[in-house]
Amino acid sequence: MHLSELEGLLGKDRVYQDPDLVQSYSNDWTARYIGFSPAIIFPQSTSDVAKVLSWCSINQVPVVTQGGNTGMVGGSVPLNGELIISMQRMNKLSISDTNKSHIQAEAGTTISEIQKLASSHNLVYGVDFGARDSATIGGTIATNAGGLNVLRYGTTRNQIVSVEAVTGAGKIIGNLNGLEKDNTGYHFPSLLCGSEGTLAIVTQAKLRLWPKPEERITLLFGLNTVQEALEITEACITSNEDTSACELFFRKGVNLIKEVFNLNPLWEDKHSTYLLCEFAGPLGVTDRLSEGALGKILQAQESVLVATNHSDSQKIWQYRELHTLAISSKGVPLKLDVTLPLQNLEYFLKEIERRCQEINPACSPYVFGHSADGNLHLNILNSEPAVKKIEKEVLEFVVSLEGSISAEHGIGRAKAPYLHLQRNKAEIELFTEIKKAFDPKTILNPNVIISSGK
Ligand code: FAD
Ligand code: 2HG
Ligand code: ZN
Repeated sequence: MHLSELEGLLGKDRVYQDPDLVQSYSNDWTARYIGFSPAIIFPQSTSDVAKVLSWCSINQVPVVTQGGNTGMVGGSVPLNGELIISMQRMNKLSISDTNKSHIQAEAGTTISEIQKLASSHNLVYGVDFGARDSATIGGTIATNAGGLNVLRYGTTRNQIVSVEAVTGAGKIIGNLNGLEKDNTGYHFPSLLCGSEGTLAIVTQAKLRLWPKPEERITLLFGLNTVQEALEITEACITSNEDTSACELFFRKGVNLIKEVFNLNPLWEDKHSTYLLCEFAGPLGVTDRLSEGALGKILQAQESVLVATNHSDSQKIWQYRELHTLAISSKGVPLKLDVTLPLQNLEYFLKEIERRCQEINPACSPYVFGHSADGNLHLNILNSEPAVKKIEKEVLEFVVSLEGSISAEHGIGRAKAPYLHLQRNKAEIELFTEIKKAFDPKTILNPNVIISSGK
């Protein structure tokens, strides 16, 4: 590989071979995926990306694209010595000139930067989650990230108006016209969203913003059964249009968070199950809580914490958001991110620990997630040496319950061997043909989504 040619094309300040620097971008943050690479490239414009990819395509040099490297399925890690293309330096951001409810962002802009600019214009960006300070708009488009407010605003796909990208052959495609209506053939924003960097590198996007809620209230329920949590979740979904989040977690996770972050107990630990619900909307959110099916259920609840300002709300949210960090502080978990139809979620939760521990009695599953979307995160500590067996058991169980083996984190390299559980032969063949059309030399994120067994 003649990296000096790339330096010649882009300039020396965009191609780095320093081993320590390169290594610091070569692993994922959970430490499950450890990679290696000869160099890291920092493009600063769409034309830089086009130059890199056409050079890599001609020279058959594989690459992995990286945003904030917060992905959970090993998609941004150079496991086979690929070049790393980091989008971090492409981070220009502005409110659109043509539509004040759109934002234009380069791929490396972080979610929290987008949220800040939106907020200063009395608007909000619809996608939010714990990794907001590092995860980028390019990475979230590539994974179709979901997060905490999917019930209200949809996943990332629902936020995109226009996308610009560069294919594996180095061709610039898409546009930033920001037109809400543009039925001119195949819709690249939809196709690229969720393609996990296998078809093209996203360089810029125009994104939809939403009116900022005038009032917000966060409730934390201490409960004793999953059934109660699901009843409240369903009442939130069906009878209160202010509902913006319903998050489910359990005593085991809260105990770990308390220990790792030295937080106070909730109701002296007497509850097994917790449900965090957030409501946001035009003035009157609190009053509307007493209406309809949800109003009736709320009257009967004994253990409820209520937060009506940001700081109190943050105190409640930390019991949910700190799960990932608390678990990682104890080891490298097997992470599975699944969706279940709501009616099967209780059965899944009843069975899952037993099924995992039948394979490895020492393993320790933690479960938490976005109950409004039927999306559970299963983090299993001490699953070695039976990781693969446990993974297969859980994913097959999910499919038998008509769920999905990936809810919001994508397939990446982690789930590629299991894609056939969810997608039939004709679909996977079509995926391969689509990949070939965008990336004829197979240089973009090899083995992500579709595994060649390497
Ligand atoms: P990376 O991790 O760098 O990359 C992810 C994938 O996108 C890789 O395949 C990569 O090659 C590709 N990619 C990156 N940039 C581009 C680009 N410009 N063009 C094309 N492909 C690209 N995810 C959720 O969905 N919901 C959550 O609630 C959530 N919570 C999280 C909480 C924590 C604490 C952490 C650490 C992660 C969480 N995640 C969540 C996972 C992760 O943040 C998302 O998957 C996010 O979308 C990744 O963004 P990133 O910029 O870090 O991408
Ligand atoms: C969340 O919802 C994230 O907190 C992370 O999607 C899930 O750590 C995980 O497994
Ligand atoms: Zn999540």
